[in-house]
Amino acid sequence: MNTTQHEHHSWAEPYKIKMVELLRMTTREERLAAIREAGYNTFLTRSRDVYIDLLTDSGTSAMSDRQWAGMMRGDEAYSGSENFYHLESAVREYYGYRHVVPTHQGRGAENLMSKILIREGDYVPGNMYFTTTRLHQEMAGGTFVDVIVDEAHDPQDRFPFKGNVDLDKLDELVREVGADRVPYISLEGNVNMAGGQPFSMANLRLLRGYCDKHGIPIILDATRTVENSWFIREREDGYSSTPLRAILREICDMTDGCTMSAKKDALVNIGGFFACNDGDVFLKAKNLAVVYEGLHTYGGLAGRDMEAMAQGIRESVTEEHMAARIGQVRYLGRKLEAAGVPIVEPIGSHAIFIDARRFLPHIDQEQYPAQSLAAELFIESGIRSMERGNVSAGRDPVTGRNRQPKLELVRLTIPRRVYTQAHMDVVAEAVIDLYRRREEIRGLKMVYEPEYLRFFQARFEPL
Ligand code: P61
Repeated sequence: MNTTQHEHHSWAEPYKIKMVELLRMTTREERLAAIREAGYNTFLTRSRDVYIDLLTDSGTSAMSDRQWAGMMRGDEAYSGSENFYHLESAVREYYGYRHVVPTHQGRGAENLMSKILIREGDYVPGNMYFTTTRLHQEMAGGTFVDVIVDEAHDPQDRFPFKGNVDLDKLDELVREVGADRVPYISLEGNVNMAGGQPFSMANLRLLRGYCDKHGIPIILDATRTVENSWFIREREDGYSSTPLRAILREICDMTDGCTMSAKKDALVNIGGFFACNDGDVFLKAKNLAVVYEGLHTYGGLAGRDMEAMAQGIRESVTEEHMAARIGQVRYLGRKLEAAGVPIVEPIGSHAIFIDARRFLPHIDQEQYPAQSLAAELFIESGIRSMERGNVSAGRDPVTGRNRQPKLELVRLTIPRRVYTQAHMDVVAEAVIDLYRRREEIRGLKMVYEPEYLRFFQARFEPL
């Protein structure tokens, strides 16, 4: 696939910069004061105190001039906005589902889907949990069951499709509780919590066969499925010359519906959707949307947001965009690998995940090594990252204990089209410096723990 101008092996940004946002540098003292104020939680720091913001790739993309032009064409009618129809046709064209309900963001779609499909006492299998997805499943009366392959839980395993579903684990669940207690399987593209790891088309085909036999729908979390499509092309037999958009369609065509946070792949600052093929499910989603989101032709968004999303979807499946996206993440990852910094392998699509267990082996998991590493990186450099470990995983609702996941990670998440290669160099240097003085880093204790999605608002103190 020709994704560069002259068949070079290196990647370059397929755009030039028209407007810039100035960054603010701070002193170590200022950052120390800021992180104390934030209870050692990067989610609670202020953006103005951040130098390079790798907290998330969610809603942090730079929009294109075409997307901004689309914003000016917002049809802000309460119902039947023209922009809704543009969005609907983009979703139909690229994702292939018949019915679309816009939502304010991904979790809005998860709420609708969970309320429609899950009954009290159901079990929802999935290829690893995602925080908001699992919470909505639980709040609808379901229990999440992890059916991802074992390789996904080992940061050093280089299996190319760590997002695959383990069909034996799925079958074990179905035999145990009965297929009628399994309302759907929740299948995430490029599994976020595993390090941005893809499933293969072959695995999805087997899953489809299994689900057809047992009458279980597959609901895709499409948030980063264009990125998953890239890896299928790169790693799976038979796809090396298939266009990304065709791979994306093939994935969606094998599923029954999707939830989408358009703040990732689709290059917008806000927005999402629920999509499906079943007419009855669509009617229910449309109706519930008016309770939680807004009328089904705006779903909590402005017309202009839907226009930007329609255009963002088109740009997201272009070869040159994704080549630069993956290229930039790998560039950073390889620098860290070369310096011996322990990271999740293989390098995923949206972030580099530092393995805090191996980075800080002297800190017990109950003293939140990943949380303290994220805080320390901020103090060191003003780079903002995110904990993805014991804090994020939360407590088991039955035992009340910390779930203590196998993966104890710090995520350096790369926003789309925002930072340059020189920024990646600075990030690598900061992480490597910190790695050299890792023995000095101490653990944390949690001093405030909110009831839901605690990682967002929890507060800590150094031990
Ligand atoms: C992120 F720390 N992700 O990665 P919403 N599915 C998937 C997501 O990655 C996702 C949503 C659904 C975020 C934002 C975020 O624990 C956290 O549009 C695969 O954010 O509602 C969001 O989409 C939800 C960060 C969400 C978190 C939850 O940074």
